Amino acid sequence: MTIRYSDFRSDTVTRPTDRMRKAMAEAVVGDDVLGDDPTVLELERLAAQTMGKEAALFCPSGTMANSIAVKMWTNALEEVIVEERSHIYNMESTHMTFISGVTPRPVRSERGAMDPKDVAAAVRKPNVHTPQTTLICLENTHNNWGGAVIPLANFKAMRAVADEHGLKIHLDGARIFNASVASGVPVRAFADEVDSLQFCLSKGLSAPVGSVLVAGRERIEFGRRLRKALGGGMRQVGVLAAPGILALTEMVDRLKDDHIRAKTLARGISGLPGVTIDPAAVETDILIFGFDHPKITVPVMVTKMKEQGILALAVSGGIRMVTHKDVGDEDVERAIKAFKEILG
Ligand code: TLP
Repeated sequence: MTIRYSDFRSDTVTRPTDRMRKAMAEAVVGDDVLGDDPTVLELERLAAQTMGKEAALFCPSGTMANSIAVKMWTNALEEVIVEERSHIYNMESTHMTFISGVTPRPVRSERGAMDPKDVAAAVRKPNVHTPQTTLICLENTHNNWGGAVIPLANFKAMRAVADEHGLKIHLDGARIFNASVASGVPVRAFADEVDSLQFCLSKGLSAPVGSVLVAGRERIEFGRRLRKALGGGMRQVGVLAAPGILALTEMVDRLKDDHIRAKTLARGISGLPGVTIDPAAVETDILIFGFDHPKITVPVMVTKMKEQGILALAVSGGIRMVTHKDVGDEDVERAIKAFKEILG
């Protein structure tokens, strides 16, 4: 008998909608390296317009979009300020050093929001020993802080520090639409405070592939050369841009349902033996909770859940679960039931 899994490992597991598959089949394509795939051009136009920036670049992944962004704003012997739990610093296979030849400088935060004073104190002027700080990287929502929304006021404070010290700001906005839906702040307001940002089409927005990097026209043209150098120039890629357009035009509003389900799940499991979670702190689609049980380790718990048809990820000291289009109310109920059966 095959088990039906409720897959809470990530919002990256979302499958394209039927409308996306149809759009893929019908997409008008060209050669995007030669600059004439009309569907890619339309996605890039729409992305730039949505974010209020001059230009956009369709990239195969969030990691490549972030890599290009760091490379396009920095030179060797420079340093980049990052939040200490950020994805760009911890989970992108060291591209800052590997590709850009710059050092990351981690700064602590409160739920992903760095204190502008700490950031200002971390800025370094170059001398024979030290690198020059040239870039600040932000992340919103913040994955490893359990999908926390970084408030717009914090972005404005970062902008002031950056302007004072002549730094650029790049936003890893993999889930910026989640931040916008949860806070009611338009994505464009966040984008206004940064020099570049990338957002992912392939997470909660459910497109199969892709991220878009947006910035000024001249920087994006340089980014296009970097994308080619990294092997990310793609040809008839309108077949992937077509679902990306639907991700932007049809899939944003429903993110609120994911946020409601994440809270329901958090409430359902809070107070169970071994589980440490504050449902009030769950702002968007990601739950990261502590798990410390006298008889059941985190890996054993994840295996037991899998046996009950619930997929989750073991993370340091706990478990990560993410709600998304392909897990509905019945999956949330099923997960809560499984937790109670295992722990109750
Ligand atoms: N995050 C993935 C894993 O890498 C953990 C996930 O399942 O959440 N920025 C942020 C904030 C991300 O969460 C991710 C992916 C990326 C960048 C990278 O995007 P991709 O996977 O498209 O390279």
